[in-house]
Amino acid sequence: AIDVTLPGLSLPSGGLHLITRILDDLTGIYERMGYAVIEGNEVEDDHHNFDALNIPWYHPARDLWDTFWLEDGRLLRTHTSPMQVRYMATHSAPLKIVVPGKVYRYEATDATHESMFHQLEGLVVGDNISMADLKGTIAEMARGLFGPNSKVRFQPSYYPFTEPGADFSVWWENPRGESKWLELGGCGMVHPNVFRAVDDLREAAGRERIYEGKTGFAFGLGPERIAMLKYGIPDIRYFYANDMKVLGQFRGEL
Ligand code: TYR
Repeated sequence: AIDVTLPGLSLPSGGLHLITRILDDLTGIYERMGYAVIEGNEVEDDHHNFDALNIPWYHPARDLWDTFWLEDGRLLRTHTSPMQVRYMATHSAPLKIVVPGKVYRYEATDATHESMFHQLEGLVVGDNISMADLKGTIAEMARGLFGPNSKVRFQPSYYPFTEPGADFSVWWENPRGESKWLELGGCGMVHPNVFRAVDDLREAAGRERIYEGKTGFAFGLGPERIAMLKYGIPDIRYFYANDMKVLGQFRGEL
């Protein structure tokens, strides 16, 4: 006979990875601001990953993106920024997109570096887009992620595909009452050379040149970094070691 009073068995069930959930949160915040969510290819070419982003082969900034090269001369994208170029080459302005996805860096691994991690890229192009629009957008994202009182800060920085460029940080108060600025990502106004390179690609494909004279901003950030600070995860390698003791902690409400 069956004893119906016995406790039931709980069946194991799968769940979304913490990074997938953070990317879903982020794209949700941007969708509510009217952005389209686009995905791109992880195998890229030199031109889209570097040259068209104003990083020619001789540019010292290439060292910032240590690259896995494939045998056929292509590469694993080192950032999601090549999708700025790909999207504009086939779509017209005004546009607002975010691009979540995996990126790869040929680097020694340690607590804060992995050879594969994720980025969320953002791109807005139109007429009279300004740095104020960029700041407002990042502030709105921070409120969505960290609550209505979160503060953001911008500091001058350098990316070949922006002018001016900046890094942005959020004011982070952890449960122990400590607070500090934490750098989340890079951003800036789209460099005119990027628009020119996009128009060159468009022209070569028989499309109209439409981007010279446009204005826009872009940003890129790492969801692993957000997860590490929000949940106190001390080592980026935990995300991809498939240890259920780690991953199983992030199943319910985040
Ligand atoms: N692609 C940059 C990186 O990987 C991040 C970034 C993206 C910076 C867009 C600026 C920007 O406009 O480091």
